[in-house]
Amino acid sequence: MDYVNAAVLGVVLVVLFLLWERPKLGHIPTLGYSAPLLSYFTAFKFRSQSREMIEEGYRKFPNQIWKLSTLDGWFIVANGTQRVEEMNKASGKELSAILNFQSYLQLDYTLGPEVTTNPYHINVVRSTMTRNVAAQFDDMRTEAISAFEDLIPSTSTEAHAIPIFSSIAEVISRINARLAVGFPLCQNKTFRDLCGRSSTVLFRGRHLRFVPTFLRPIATKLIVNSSADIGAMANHLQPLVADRLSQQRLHGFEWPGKPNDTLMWTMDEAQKSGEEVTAYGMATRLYFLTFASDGIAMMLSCALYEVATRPEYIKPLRDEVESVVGQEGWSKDSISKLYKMDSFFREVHRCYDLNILHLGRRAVKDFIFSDGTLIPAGSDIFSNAYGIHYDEKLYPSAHAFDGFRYVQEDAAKQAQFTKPGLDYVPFGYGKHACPGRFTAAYQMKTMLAYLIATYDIETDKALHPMNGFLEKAFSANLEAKVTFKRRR
Ligand code: HEM
Ligand SMILES: *[C@@H]1O[C@H](CO)[C@@H](O)[C@H](O)[C@H]1NC(C)=O
Ligand SMILES: *[C@@H]1O[C@H](CO)[C@@H](O)[C@H](O)[C@H]1NC(C)=O
Ligand SMILES: *[C@@H]1O[C@H](CO)[C@@H](O)[C@H](O)[C@H]1NC(C)=O
Ligand SMILES: CC(=O)N[C@H]1CO[C@H](CO)[C@@H](O)[C@@H]1O
Repeated sequence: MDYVNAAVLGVVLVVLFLLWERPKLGHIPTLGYSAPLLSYFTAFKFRSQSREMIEEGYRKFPNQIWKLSTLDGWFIVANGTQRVEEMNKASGKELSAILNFQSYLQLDYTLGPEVTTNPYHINVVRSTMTRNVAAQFDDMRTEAISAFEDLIPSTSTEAHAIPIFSSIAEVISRINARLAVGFPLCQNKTFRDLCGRSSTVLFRGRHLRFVPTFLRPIATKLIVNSSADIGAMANHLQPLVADRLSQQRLHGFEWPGKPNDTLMWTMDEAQKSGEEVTAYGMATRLYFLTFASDGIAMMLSCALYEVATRPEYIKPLRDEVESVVGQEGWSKDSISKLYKMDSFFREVHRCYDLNILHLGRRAVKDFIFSDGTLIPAGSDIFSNAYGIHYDEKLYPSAHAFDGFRYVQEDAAKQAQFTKPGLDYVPFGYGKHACPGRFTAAYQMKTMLAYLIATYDIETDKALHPMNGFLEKAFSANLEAKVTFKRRR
């Protein structure tokens, strides 16, 4: 008996079963095949040609809702800006953002069901973390600089080529560790690495959907192994959590010298939500809160690629940094005044969005769009972000990168990089729009400002840091390098 073949056959049967078009979706037009066996081919094509397919769907089904077979099951795609508004207006009891995300990455298994049933970590980001961007600014900037100095030795005026995506990802993991727990724990290399691994690890959770439900707990250990990382992180956090809880028992919720870091805010939010604070529980949330690291690293890598390959941008961006920071120094406020850079990042996010589909929602009950299309309970629906961002009617010369596209004479009128719109959804839109986008934007802008002020930057034009898309999500090109040479 050939166990490998039997296993492959088993997987194929499960996939076929998952892709079997339930009659309830029959009324929605399909891109590609919809018959049981054939839809499998469409799903495979989507792995490598997702961008082309999503764009084709946008052209083929104007203003319509259509569907596509993928290895993650059927994706229903809503074209156009008006659908974005309708999806945002629906309540969480109709279309759920977190249930869509849960099922995509199988978070119930990789992080545990509490993350979805009691998502208090969202409040940590939305309220405390965002309010503290100014308070944490110096720590963030100092950590970023010392991380870059370790990567690009500071004594030398030689040119240094470094792999761009992994280097920035490392810088971000150090920022995350510093802001999560402060000194001395943030200096521990093992802990830092744990703060940078969750994107990679949690993404493996996608494969779990091919495993029968009763085998998923064991498959999670074998395929994802997130509990090993979270357990290791919990061991690091244990003494801090115990110490902070005992301070709280002595002094109540506020005490002199209470730390201002992500761990503390997470402990506070957990208690407000009625959850008992454990080191493992805190590690789970901190691990989840660093999920965006690879996304930030990718966007900053794309920005550096544009700066390095289009010399016309470097002078205006540098002049802006030198003039604003020259007058005001480095702070949250001065970074807010880098309007050209803000436009530049907005364009990076439009052109190199991390996902080609956004506003993922799971229909909790049957949902009916204004055109009468019924989305049956249990199905997953997305907005066609790629179609919107490359729509010539919304963005003239949409396929060209135009870094100063949004710059206005009157800066107050400029569309900010972090401001979602019906025509700009890299951070989602409306009530579930990414609450971490302000934190992420200050980090990215501060790092780019520092890098262009300090170094001359070059790269091989043929090696773009974004490799394209694997299904709906970006994939990084680990070969891409950027050369930094200290300016005189
Ligand atoms: C380049 C950086 C980032 C991008 C492009 C990004 C993008 C997104 C997108 C597209 C969503 C879904 C919005 C929707 O469904 O409408 C989202 C949600 C979310 N993001 Fe981000 N994000 C980034 C950074 C961050 C950071 C740094 C954090 C945390 C520190 C964070 C925390 C969250 C959370 C908690 C949610 C769920 C919000 C909810 O469901 O209400 N993100 N993000
Ligand atoms: C934490 O930051 C907030 C403002 O962002 C500030 O009001 C508070 O005093 C800070 N706490 C400590 C202990 O530094
Ligand atoms: C970092 O933490 C690990 C435990 O994961 C420990 O073994 C190691 O000694 C620590 N390193 C330093 C430099 O403290
Ligand atoms: C999970 O990770 C831990 C720590 O890295 C390792 O010791 C263990 O062997 C891993 N388990 C599997 C099944 O890969
Ligand atoms: C290709 C196409 O017709 N796309 C349409 C999608 O929907 C928006 C309106 O919401 C139209 O403006 C687009 O033309």
